[in-house]
Amino acid sequence: MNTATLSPATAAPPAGVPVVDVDPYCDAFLSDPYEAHRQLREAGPVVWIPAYGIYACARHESVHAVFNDHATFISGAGVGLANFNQETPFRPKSLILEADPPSHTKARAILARILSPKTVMQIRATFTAEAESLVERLLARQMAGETIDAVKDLSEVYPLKVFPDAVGVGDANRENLLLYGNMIFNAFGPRNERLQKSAELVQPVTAWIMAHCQRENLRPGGFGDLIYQAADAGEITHDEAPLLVRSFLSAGVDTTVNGIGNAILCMANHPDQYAQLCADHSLARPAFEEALRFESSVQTFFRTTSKDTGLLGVQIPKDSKIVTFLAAANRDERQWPDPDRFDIQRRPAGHMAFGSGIHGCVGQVVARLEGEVVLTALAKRVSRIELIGAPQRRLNNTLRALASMPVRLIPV
Ligand code: OVV
Repeated sequence: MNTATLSPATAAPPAGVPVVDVDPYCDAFLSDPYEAHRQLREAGPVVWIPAYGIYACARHESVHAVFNDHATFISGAGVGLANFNQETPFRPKSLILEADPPSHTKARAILARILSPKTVMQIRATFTAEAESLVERLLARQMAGETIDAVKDLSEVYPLKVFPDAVGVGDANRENLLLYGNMIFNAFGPRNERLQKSAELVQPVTAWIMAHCQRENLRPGGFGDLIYQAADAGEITHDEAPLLVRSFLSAGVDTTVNGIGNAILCMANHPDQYAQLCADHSLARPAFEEALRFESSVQTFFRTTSKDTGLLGVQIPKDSKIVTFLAAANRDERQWPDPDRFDIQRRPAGHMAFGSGIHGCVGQVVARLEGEVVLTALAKRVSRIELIGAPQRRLNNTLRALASMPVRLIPV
């Protein structure tokens, strides 16, 4: 047998590590991951998934431990299944996501400054007005007899308006960002049919994405241009600037689209919780946070060990891939009382939906703003969100994504 084609499935399980024989990338797992997540947590703090020859963490304690030891559990060898020490990345590595200190520190500082609480103060009024006007338009369309899809007409539309506006991307062909995000997040998983299909769809879009990383296509003063200003100031080279803009276009849309989509679905499925939000709009932020815990947009990220190490009693050799199940940590009964209950009164501080540690989501203040203002705009004008058809998931190797959610919005 040619060892180059030896599948990881044949890798012998390491001694003393509990084996959990699941395929986290098959349709059944991705359609409803929560029972398998429980199985992974129950087996131990660190387990072995033979189908891919990888270690896995699904408990809150172990996911947190991995994220908070960035020197042992590195990102530079990729945060998906592929080990960049052994294979070439399919695209030039992200300067922030797939990097370790000290280079990560430099990129992070620039993005953190651009996506700061001060920025949120500046964009809040616009983001709020856009959410309110979108909800108003949806109610008018519904009045005119149209059926509203809370995914196609709301959770995809809103981030595609406000975020590229803020980055400084022009209006035309923004749906390309959804195709690109879908492919990027599939690419953190195995090279399965799901990835192949999304890669074929994205082929004509890649040139558009790369063009919109260039300064001449970015509005002066937008987030994208601010990256180039950091290059002007000598913080990064001008060669690095487009790659850092690419991170906005990769990570900034599909994540919030699905964060908002999942939150609306939670509200539709839990009318008692939505009623509480309608009675007290200050619950919008905690409600969005609880939705992130309950249905985490990003389900998994990987790390790679930089040395032989021990993790909660399990020995892991150098250059091993470890998958962390953020979504499983967020429903760990060791961490959360009654974790499978969606409860907007919960204050789920410490959830893993944005990760944790030096790689914790750098855009989280903007993501939270989007979630908050959309939920507030709904609560102001809509007293009930009724599902009028079964919501459809869009299976993705990494994202908990939605394809469609037909709804009736009952006006206040
Ligand atoms: C968090 C995230 C997801 C996808 C892509 C990137 C970051 C990036 O930096 O390109």
